[in-house]
Amino acid sequence: MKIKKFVARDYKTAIHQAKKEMGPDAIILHSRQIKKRGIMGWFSPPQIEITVAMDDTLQVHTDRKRKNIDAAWSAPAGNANQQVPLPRDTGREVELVEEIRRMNHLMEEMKSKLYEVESIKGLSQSVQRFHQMLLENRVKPEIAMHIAANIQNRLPQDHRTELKWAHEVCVHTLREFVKDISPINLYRNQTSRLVFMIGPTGVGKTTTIAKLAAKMTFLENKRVALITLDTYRISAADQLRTFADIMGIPLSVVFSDGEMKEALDKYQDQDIIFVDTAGCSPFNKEQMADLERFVKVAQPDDIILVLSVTTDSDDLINTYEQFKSVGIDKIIFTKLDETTTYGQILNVVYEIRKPIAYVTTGQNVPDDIEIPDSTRLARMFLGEEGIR
Ligand SMILES: Nc1nc2c(ncn2[C@@H]2O[C@H](COP(=O)(O)OP(=O)(O)OP(=O)(O)O)[C@@H](O)[C@H]2O)c(=O)[nH]1
Ligand SMILES: [Mg+2]
Repeated sequence: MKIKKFVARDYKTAIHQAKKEMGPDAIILHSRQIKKRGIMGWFSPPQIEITVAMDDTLQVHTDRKRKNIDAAWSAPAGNANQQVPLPRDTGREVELVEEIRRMNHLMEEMKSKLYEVESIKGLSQSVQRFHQMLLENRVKPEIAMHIAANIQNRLPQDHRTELKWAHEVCVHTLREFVKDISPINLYRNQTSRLVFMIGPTGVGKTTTIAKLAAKMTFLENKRVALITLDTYRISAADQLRTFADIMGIPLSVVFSDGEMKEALDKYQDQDIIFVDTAGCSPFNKEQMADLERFVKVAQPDDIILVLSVTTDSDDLINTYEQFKSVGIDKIIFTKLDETTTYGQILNVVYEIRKPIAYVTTGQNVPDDIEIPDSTRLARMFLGEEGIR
């Protein structure tokens, strides 16, 4: 196989040169825009470089294939960095290009693995052990490595091999990442603190509101009111109404901006108003627009994103990214009782840097909710503690 680069002032000329020299069966592996080297490059326009391959053993193409190849050759320059779309059925050439791409990807992966192995080798045995524990508890490799390096640097020189020291420094380091714990604060003399609970479907928004409303009503003697915007499904409002009836607290079902204002007026003497929202796919533009509009009208004091730890870390971070335009103040992690590893919590907080308001640990209203303790969370990330 022959591979050659051609440089010209534009894509068409480069193709022309390549075609002339390599023949019409050659294929474009890559194209990019380049600048001339040295001082001259500053003053001359960018040029196009294409990398072309020609397989000497290539069979003669049928007419149909030739047509496809000609189409590929005459592809518009567009963004010169873009790979030229190759015709679908050029058989071996396509396989070859795919193979090169796969090998590139493999090499990148190997490079990063090698880097990881080298970095781990630099850690003392005791730190390596905690690094491994973090990985086993689903802390992302790059975060686990960052934390391990942090521990290594913090360990006093003469205690590097001692497990007890490493453990202490490890818990201390992990604790720092989750030290921002911020439950709902009802300030003295403040009335109608408005809290929106938002998040994807089925994560536990309504149940969590029921737990908090019950605790505040019966344990803290607060006046609580509920508003639900979940009018997409018939049964949704009923779920909250049942809780509200049992607790004897008022509930308004709100369909419009006007009704929202009325409800807020009605509850202005309550200590706290929880707003339950419909489980919303962040990809559903209409639902997101509704949510953003209600937030704008109501101007809540807290917008809490509810996330279930049964979801994969990357999806949780993705969910946060999709919801963040609404404005998120805090996170509640739910369903801790449904998993045995808690690294997801660290991964999310590490990435998005928002305080944790509560964690929930079961379906029981109102018992299964707590304000987390950062030392306990740190131990959970190491698999040393569960939720009970
Ligand atoms: N195991 C467990 N289940 C929970 C927890 N919190 C809520 N659930 C359950 O999760 C299910 C969904 O809870 P909901 O409160 O209806 O969730 P939601 O976010 O309001 O759901 P949508 O309104 O449909 O978006 C119910 O069966 C709850 O009992 C928890 O901490 N642990
Ligand atoms: Mg709900």
